[in-house]
Amino acid sequence: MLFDYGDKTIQIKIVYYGPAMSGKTTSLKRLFNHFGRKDTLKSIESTTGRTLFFDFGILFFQGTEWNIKFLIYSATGQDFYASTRPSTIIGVDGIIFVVDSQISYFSQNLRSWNELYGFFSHKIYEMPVIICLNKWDLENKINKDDFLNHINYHLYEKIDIVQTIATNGVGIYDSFRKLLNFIFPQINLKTH
Ligand SMILES: Nc1nc2c(ncn2[C@@H]2O[C@H](COP(=O)(O)OP(=O)(O)O)[C@@H](O)[C@H]2O)c(=O)[nH]1
Ligand SMILES: [Mg+2]
Repeated sequence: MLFDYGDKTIQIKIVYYGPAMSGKTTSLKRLFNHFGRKDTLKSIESTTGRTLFFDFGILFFQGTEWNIKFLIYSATGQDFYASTRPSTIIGVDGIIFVVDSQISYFSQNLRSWNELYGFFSHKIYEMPVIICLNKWDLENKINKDDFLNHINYHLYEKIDIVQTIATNGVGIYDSFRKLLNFIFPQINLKTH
């Protein structure tokens, strides 16, 4: 979080993290669409040679005294590590972890979560985190409690869980709002 006293702007960095194909880009598109800013979201090809992308966009809200600027990224483990560490990690104010809820992806989700834990170590317990159980529309889903036990959910101080269907927008704004409430308990974005 950065405070620019000249511009009276607070800058907040948020990362959508999770395994490949879990729905991060779809979630971001929905979020930016919600705020009428779909055109400002950019997908960027990584330079690692693999066909990986990360997305980046800015959401700006004007307040009466202070403005808020959200820098929002999405990344899988590979490109988060390769292209944005350590600066992104140091400045991150909150994480939305996008789970692929299909039972067959249980271990991919866990691996991705453990990677994230590896970047922060025990510091992550103080980090605001929202878990999006995405693809909740599909059959054969993971057992929520089983997943939460595997990630030591109870150790996290600012964590919540939302069931999402990114393809039709279910839970997308709600998960973002929940994250903001952890970052800024007093915030009130005058949208919906
Ligand atoms: N059924 C279903 N499919 C989804 C959902 N969210 C994303 N997808 C699909 O999953 C695939 C990967 O999504 P994408 O957003 O590209 O994943 P990313 O790699 O995490 O950015 C795409 O085909 C999406 O249409 C969802 O909630 N339900
Ligand atoms: Mg993507």
